[in-house]
Amino acid sequence: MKLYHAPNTRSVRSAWLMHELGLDFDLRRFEGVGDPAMRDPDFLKISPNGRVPVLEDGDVRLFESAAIAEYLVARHGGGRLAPDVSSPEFPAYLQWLHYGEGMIMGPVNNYVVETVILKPERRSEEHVNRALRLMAKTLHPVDAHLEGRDYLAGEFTAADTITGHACIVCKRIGIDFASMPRLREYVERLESRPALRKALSI
Ligand SMILES: N[C@@H](CCC(=O)N[C@@H](CS)C(=O)NCC(=O)O)C(=O)O
Repeated sequence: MKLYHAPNTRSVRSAWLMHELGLDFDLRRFEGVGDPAMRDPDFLKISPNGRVPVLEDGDVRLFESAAIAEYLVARHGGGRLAPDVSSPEFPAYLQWLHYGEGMIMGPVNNYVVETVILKPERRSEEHVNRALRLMAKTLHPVDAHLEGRDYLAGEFTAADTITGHACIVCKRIGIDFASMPRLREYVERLESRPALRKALSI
């Protein structure tokens, strides 16, 4: 398998999950978002939006992080890191496998556009503050769900590599977790996992 990756991006999710599963993979590493190589016509044939992650596995090519997670556990998980469809945790697993990208990353994207991508003269403090407020709002349901739980769907699962990673990104942006103590502890729990540390170091 081959992962197209850039540090501090969503491809950390895929590397993290592969390390959790003990899977070997080759790496095509970009320097980071903004690396001109991500606009190279050859890469655009592989990733039509010029983004990471991309996973290649033989003839299979996927360029959406939650789909990659679902694929990895289904094809290479051997029953690990995803509850069986008959498990009471299965609906929660699906909910949180998709919530990170579907709800949390929207305002994160807006924040990044306003603070990194736009030229300073086009940035808007109002838009930044709105993105920060929305980010916090989308985190509260995660905090509420974590009542009495260490992870999002029973034991640690692929869902934690998606929504958990989105929560980690929000922490790094500086969202105040003071009113979300379960979320704060959850993120600390995730950050202590060796597979995540390994993924963050590549
Ligand atoms: N929904 C996609 C989003 C992928 C995405 O936006 N990746 C960002 C990094 S986190 C990227 O590659 N950006 C490069 C660019 O926009 O030039 C996923 O979850 O895989």
